[in-house]
Amino acid sequence: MLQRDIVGLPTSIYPPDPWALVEQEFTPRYLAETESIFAIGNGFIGMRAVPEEGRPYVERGALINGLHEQWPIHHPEHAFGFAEVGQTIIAAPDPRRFHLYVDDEPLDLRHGDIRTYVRRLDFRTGQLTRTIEWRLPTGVRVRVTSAALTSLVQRHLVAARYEVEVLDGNAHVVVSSQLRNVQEDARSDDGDPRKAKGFDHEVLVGEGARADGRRSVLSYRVAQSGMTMACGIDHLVDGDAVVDEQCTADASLGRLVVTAAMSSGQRLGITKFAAFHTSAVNHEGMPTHPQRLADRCDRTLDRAIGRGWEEIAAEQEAYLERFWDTADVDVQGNPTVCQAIRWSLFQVCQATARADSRGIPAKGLTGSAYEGHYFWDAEIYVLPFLIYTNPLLARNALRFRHGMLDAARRRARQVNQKGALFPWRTITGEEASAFFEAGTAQYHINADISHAVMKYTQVTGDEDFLAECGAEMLVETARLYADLGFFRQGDDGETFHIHGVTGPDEYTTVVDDNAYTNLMAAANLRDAASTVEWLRTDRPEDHARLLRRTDLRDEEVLHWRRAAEAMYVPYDEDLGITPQDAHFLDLQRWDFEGVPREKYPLLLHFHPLVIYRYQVIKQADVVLAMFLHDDWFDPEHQARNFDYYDPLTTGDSSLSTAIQSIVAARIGNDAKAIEYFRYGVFMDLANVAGNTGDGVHIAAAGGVWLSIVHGFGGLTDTGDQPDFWPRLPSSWDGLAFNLTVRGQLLRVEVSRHETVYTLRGDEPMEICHQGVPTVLQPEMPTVMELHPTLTVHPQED
Ligand code: IFM
Repeated sequence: MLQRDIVGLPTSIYPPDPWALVEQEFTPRYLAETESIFAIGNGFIGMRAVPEEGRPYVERGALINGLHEQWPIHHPEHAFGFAEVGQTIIAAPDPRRFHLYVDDEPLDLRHGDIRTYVRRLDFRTGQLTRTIEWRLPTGVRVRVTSAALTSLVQRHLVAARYEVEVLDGNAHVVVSSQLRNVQEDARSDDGDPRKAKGFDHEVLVGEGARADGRRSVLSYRVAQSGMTMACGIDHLVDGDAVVDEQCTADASLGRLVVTAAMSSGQRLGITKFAAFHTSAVNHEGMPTHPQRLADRCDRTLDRAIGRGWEEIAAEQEAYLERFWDTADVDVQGNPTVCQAIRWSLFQVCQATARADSRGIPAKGLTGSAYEGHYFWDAEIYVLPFLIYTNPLLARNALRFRHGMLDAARRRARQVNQKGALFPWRTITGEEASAFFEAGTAQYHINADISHAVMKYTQVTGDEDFLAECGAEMLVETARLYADLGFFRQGDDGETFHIHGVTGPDEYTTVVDDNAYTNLMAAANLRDAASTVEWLRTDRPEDHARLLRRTDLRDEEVLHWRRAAEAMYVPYDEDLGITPQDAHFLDLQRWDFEGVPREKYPLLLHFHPLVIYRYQVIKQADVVLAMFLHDDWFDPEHQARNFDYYDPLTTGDSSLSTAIQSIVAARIGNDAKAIEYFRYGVFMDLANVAGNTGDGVHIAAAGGVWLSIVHGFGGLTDTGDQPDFWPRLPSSWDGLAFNLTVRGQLLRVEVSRHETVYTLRGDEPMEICHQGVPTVLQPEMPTVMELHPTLTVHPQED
């Protein structure tokens, strides 16, 4: 039962528009939230939607994926193996600034007489645009139009336009286009553990600044992490009233100041290109010299100046056309929901498109909360979308994890285990979680990553990836579980147990036999064993390489099979449910009636020990296991589990709603399915979790796609072929989505009484529709009847 409300209807703020989010008035009240939800990014660079004029703001600067500061974690009571080095994403210089002065009056949205204001984040052009009309006290009126994009194609590039038009009167206009180091904006520490740390030392240490023509380039070293970075801006100026231009640069600011004497009807336009380059996140030895990064900025800027705004904007649009071709979800009959779905998918696109060899942070690059860290959110909530819509990006994300394997091996040694233990949260690959109970103890992260490896391979058929990288990850993660658990002999034979771990639910920590962890670990052990056996018989060279890399012995594989076979999963005969862990049912039930709504999320109001003493759940745990592997539970068992855990689930984590929605849909609990879906799809647009201002919940955005495809689309993919059990909410006229399976595009269109499957490709594809096997032929739509009882009838949506 989610302890949240959807506050206000988002439609009252953002009018329905199928392909854009539009803000029609400047609302200082929602400053933090709109900075997040209108943010632009490409997975490498991200920028919150702060006004171009620099104020007002809550958090500003650019965020570069992986650009971080380090700091020693001081544990007042230290113990062996605790994480020692903290990692925090930092703000890079802000490239979107244009300060405007008309007759020496600065434009400031808070104080100016703003006659019209429209800001638009367009999901098809990938641009954030704004048009305002400003009337000065002298009566002079100017129109200011701006646009910005973070190139989804050119990883290191930001492009921005700023245009001033004098509508009546004569005016002396000055535009200062800036690249501004914003380190002075220390983050406040209000005690919310989800927010990023502030620093009281100079984080970005200047290493050089130069100005030349209309270009300035600044370079820096990050004080304690040692990372290096450079950024630069260059400009094109158009308009016939320009009287002066000056370009300067120092460690805090690069800028071009353009002065124009303008009369009614005249325009001044400035196009700015900005480039960012950094050293590797985990540089070994010396990081790249800042001068070399500055040279790279020059090359990025030279190319952009040569191509101009129009060409770069067209390239962005073409990228998004391809994106929507494979990723779009269309809900007919509910424009508000359709808009929110597309906004969510656009967010995932912005968080992943050019992450390349870096991870996918929990907030993407829309805010510094969670310190810019990578969690399991990527593998369980975001990767399924990428696997089915853009497998190359999924492969990049998994290769990035593979690159962390050595650090994970070291971490396993630090916690006295064999194999590899991936960090619960990190930027560099080293564990950065200081709170081990809800951090390092989440050993399920290994199995989550292995699950993503297997899903990627199964859906794409990319066996090379499995042989070259995946197998090594499976072996080392399986090794850890084999070493972590132990066999116990009983009357019914042997059982394998894993003690002292935390499952996905962070309100119950360091427990024995967490059902989710045990089930996922068993799958990890089995998958590792069968992958090794497959390599041995089918790909001997890859097998030999795997043995060299891992020193694998035959008896280990036998041990994994035995452990998987004997894996203990708790079951309560009286209730007929899966207890979350061995002792969960012994705990007292949380007093939901007695604790008022404003005391949620509990983590901000109760000592962890209080929370740990009760049956109260932060996020789906057993229910998540049922989503990932519905083949492990029969339908009645699923329904009993859901009915038991749902009332205990606070939804204090945004990762819960999608999973609750999907499982509710599968067990036929229509009202819950749509209720949770609504929470998930409006998580940020309606600020359901109350902290959208800290950044967009990327896992929840990925979860929206999961709920559509696996919930209402009814896809289960644990068998040999995709199996669809569509369930259409009664207030929707239809639902359509696309899946890329083994290189072929499958379109699924669900309407009230039928589902149409259309295959774009060369090969027939076998699927199941409501359990009935069917072979789809390329380019020949196959119409299947929909069983009427599967329509979701919401109470309200
Ligand atoms: O990874 C999640 C975790 O499951 C719940 N707390 C927030 C983290 C980042 O989203």
